[in-house]
Amino acid sequence: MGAIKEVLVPDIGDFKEVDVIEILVKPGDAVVREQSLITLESDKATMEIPSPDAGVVKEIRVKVGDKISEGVPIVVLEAIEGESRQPSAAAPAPAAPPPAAMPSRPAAERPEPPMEAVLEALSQARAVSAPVPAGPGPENGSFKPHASPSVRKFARELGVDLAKVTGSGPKGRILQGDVQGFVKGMMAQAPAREAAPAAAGAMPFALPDWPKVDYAKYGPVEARPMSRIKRIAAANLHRNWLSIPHVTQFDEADVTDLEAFRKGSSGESERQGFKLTLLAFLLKASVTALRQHPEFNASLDGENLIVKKYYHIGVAVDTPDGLVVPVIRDVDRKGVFDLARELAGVSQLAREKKLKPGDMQGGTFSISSLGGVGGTSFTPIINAPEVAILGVSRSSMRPVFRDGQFVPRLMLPLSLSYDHRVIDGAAAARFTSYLSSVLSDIRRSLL
Ligand code: CAO
Repeated sequence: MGAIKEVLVPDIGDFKEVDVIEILVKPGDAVVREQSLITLESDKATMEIPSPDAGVVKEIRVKVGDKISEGVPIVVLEAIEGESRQPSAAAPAPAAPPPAAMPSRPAAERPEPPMEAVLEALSQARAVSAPVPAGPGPENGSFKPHASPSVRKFARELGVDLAKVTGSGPKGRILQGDVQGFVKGMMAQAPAREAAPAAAGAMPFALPDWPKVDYAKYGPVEARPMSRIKRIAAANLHRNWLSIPHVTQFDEADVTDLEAFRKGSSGESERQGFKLTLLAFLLKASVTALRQHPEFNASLDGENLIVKKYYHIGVAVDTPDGLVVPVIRDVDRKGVFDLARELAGVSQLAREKKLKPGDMQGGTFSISSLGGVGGTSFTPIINAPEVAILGVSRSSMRPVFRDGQFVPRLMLPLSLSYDHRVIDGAAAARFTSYLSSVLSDIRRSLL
């Protein structure tokens, strides 16, 4: 049996009371010298604490959320006989990033590089010990994407520029999964790149750098961290916007009769404690249109279009923390009252942050209704891997010329964004036109 020893937090510069954000080992794990044990995060940097020796972890002395400083015990280690107690001398930093290639083994299986984590931690510690202005722009030379040393190493191995990766971890920290997602996204675009004419060169993402501005130079500013929901939504919206050729078809529906029917029926729903809003009818009418136009209820899978025979519709819900899209399942098998009740329920769950990941999966089409807020039209972003999304704006009473005279009608604006790889413009115009006719005579979808 080897010597039992406590591994303490080493000298981490001027940092005190730093948060433990990850425990990277568990009791029973065999660790090699310099393997990272835990990740610490200060306001502006993350650093991994490496093991000074090879050994077997007997006990973990800290937990996520603890605030620790130099000298605090982290783990109890049983040393493996014959291994050196001293870390090796600083290994030279890699001269140049390795070529972009997928690793042959998952990152978790790869041994940590000697001293690299320490060097990285120290360089980050030095970076944060200098005063950092409010706007952390690269302009002042202080910007560094927020990621742990092992994630940086992983990104370097893949040739990924972390500045281009959106982090989904706490405080925007870039996680290994974010780097993997970025690489997957790039690989998915590879066929498109190959298909592009040679003259297009670095298409589609040879974009100029984002403007680097020190906003504080022009007036007072305040840095507000984006909520986790917003950061995740932002990454997905950005991917969808860049990778799907969107076109938006505008139309309008005469919902005068539908509104009269809804108002006439809403007493019953109110007695049951929920509102019978237009959205429940829109769900129903959309399914009628999707049945008629199945390519809108589909997903692209390589060269195949997967047409779904079920109707699970995502509904964009505005919450204080950002946009979420819970999915209402089997809309074709539910009545408007059931749908209205379910909508009220999921909207509330969304706003209370109680939705589970599964509640937001499996959608085949989405509706984004801004009707309760305002506006005349907008261009919603497709919720990939779906191929279309219906945007709905606020209905208004307008003079409509009919049978030789102007008559007041309640008109509902529709904005259908679709994936032009799958859907042609004429098909989209037919879809909204059909949807409009269904909404004008709602009995068609209720039957
Ligand atoms: N035209 C006119 N009035 C409308 C309307 C429309 N198209 N849609 C809803 N309204 C009315 C409702 O009847 C209700 O009126 P009362 O208060 O008089 O009863 C009011 O507007 C508020 O409705 P609501 O928003 O509470 O209910 P809803 O069923 O229409 O929508 C929900 C529910 C969850 C979709 C909505 O609350 C929401 O979050 N919308 C925002 C979605 C969003 O942010 N989309 C943008 C995403 S970017 O693509």
